Amino acid sequence: KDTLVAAAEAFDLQGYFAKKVQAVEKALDASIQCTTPETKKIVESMRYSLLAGGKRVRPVMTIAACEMFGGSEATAMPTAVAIEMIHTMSLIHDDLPAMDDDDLRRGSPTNHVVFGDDVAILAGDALLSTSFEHCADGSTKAGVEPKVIVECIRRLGEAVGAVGLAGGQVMDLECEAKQGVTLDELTWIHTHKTAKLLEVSVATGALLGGANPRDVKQCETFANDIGIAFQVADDILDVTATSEALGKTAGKDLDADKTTYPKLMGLDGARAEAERLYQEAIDSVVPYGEAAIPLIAIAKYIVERKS
Ligand code: GRG
Repeated sequence: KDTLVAAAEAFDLQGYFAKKVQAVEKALDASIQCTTPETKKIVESMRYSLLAGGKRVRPVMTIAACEMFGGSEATAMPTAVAIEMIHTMSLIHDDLPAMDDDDLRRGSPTNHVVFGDDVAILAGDALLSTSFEHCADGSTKAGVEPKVIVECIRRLGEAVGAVGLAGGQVMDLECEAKQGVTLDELTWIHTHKTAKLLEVSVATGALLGGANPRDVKQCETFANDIGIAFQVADDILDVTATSEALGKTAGKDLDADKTTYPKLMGLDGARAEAERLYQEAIDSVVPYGEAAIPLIAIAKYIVERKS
């Protein structure tokens, strides 16, 4: 394990990401094109958010997992693109006035600010359904076995539904309005709102790379841990950034309304939890040896990021 972690530390993650993201961007651009004048508006709205320069962590993880089991980038790409479409639609809907009511996303006006709430809702719906179409169509053209394609689509569906993004968001809304949110509830929210899509990214990548069910499970554990660790790290950054900005000692934000990991576990407790999740995640992919280096390096980046 130590040797692998050292190799992941020395790994040129920036170079790896730059190369993979370039391929993902090209595939995203090709995935939705306006072919008739009647669809100009909705396609413009879909492309506006899909091509707005996210980090592309999820599609890169799908490709990395596929390659870890000996599969190719081309095999993973349609599913990787489908997952970025789902992620994008979740952000469009999350920014709507009925949800977080945000005017800015990645430094640009949000979809509904540019196209109106009505078109933004429909662009999100269209991205969601196009994701399934794209996964089916692109994977068939890439020569993926039909039963693997069906399993990928089934997993995508599950990750969006009641035990996925949508369910996680509803539970989050319910908890916003109540006091005394427990650690189990907080973890349920993040497992479904955030970790599920990372889990499906890595699990479908593994399946497309030819992994057996036991290996797919290992990948799920890896991604779920990283997803929660991402959220714990986010909460920690919120506290430390806030206290730095205010020139006060860490912990300033602990009694704000929102329930966070530092609020429930203390700042040191939350740091220890992020580290525990990171170690457990790495342990899940250590058995794959050198092939796991890109995933380990991505995990490290997610947990240790400073902003
Ligand atoms: C799924 C039907 C359906 C509706 C959407 C709004 C909603 C339900 C769910 C909320 C999902 C959400 C916004 C989760 C937070 C996920 C998260 C960690 C986003 C930030 O991801 P990054 O950092 O973003 O990968 P970039 O900008 O890099 O893509």
